[in-house]
Amino acid sequence: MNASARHGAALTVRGVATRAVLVPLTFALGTSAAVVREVPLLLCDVSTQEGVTGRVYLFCYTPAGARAVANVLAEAAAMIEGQAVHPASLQSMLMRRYALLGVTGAVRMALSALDIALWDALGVALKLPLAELLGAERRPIPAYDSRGLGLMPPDQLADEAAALLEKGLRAVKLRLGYATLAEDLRALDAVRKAVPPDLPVMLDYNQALTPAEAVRRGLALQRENVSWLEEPIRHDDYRGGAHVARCLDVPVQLGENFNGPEAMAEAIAAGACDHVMPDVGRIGGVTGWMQAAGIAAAHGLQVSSHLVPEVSVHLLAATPTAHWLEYVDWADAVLDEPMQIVDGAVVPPDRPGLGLAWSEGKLRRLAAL
Ligand code: SMN
Ligand code: MG
Repeated sequence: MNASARHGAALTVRGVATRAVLVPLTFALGTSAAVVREVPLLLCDVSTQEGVTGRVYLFCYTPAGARAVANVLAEAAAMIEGQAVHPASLQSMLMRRYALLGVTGAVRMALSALDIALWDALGVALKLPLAELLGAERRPIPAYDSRGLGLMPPDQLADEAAALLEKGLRAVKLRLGYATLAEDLRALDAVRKAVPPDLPVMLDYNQALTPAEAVRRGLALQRENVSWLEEPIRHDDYRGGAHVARCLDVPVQLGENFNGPEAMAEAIAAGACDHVMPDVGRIGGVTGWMQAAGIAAAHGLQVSSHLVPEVSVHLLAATPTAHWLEYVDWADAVLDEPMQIVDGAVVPPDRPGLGLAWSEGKLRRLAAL
């Protein structure tokens, strides 16, 4: 093999450029923790000396979150400038470099974004969709509609559920965590009556309950044919989570707050959940996701994703125990080619890498942060 063939994908890190934009949501999202009406998305372009660019966007929760992630990202990219694009090796090195500050929160998100963008660059250089680069076939992943269905009066919930169905997905997620169980049940009933019978409905409490209250509400809700109970209590209370999971038949879902594959392994060891749904921006990017997917598969747990569906769909295709893709349309406001839904599912696009391209025309219409 000659040198150029051996080094067909050889890339060298040059730098990172980021920009943050505020995207207004089509369906505002009232969770028990915060009402989300507009979402700060951080667009990251990682350039290489060879001219290939790796791209990703992250949802940063708040404007300050976007600034913090962008700051760390710039610093981390400078640390690896001139180094070969080997995302897993670079992530190990950067995790050591950030061990004193702590690889959590904005740091974890920045390192995850960098990892994803570097994997994207490899896919672009090798002309392979990320799913295929990871050794997987581009297969359809069933998706549930996670737009809207926040905390709101029952008649509005019914209208919104009906509106969501027009998108063509065949499952929805409802946010709960009203003051009383009776209100939670009324909200679920309103959605149930507005959608076809047996359409899967996931429930998300966003950590609102105590373990005792989670058991009390869960016992009532599980009689109503629900697919899972997500984050019923504080996400890192694994002992409490294990109690809740033991008492209920409905699967307990956890994952959007797993800080790296280690956190997921701990939650599973504690018996705190029945399903997992890591966020690619917190689990450690593509590198962290694939480790987490291996851990989940070894335990026979089904894996869904949290937000960032354009990235997650590639990863779920490469996840042995893939379950549901969480669908939101937030990035449609920045992308040239928004994600396509076919038969209630999403297939990873047949474009190199993640297949993300920013629409400069759309971006001009958004508020920059
Ligand atoms: C969620 C939380 C915060 C922002 C958006 C969405 C939610 C989910 O917990 O699982 O989608
Ligand atoms: Mg959630």
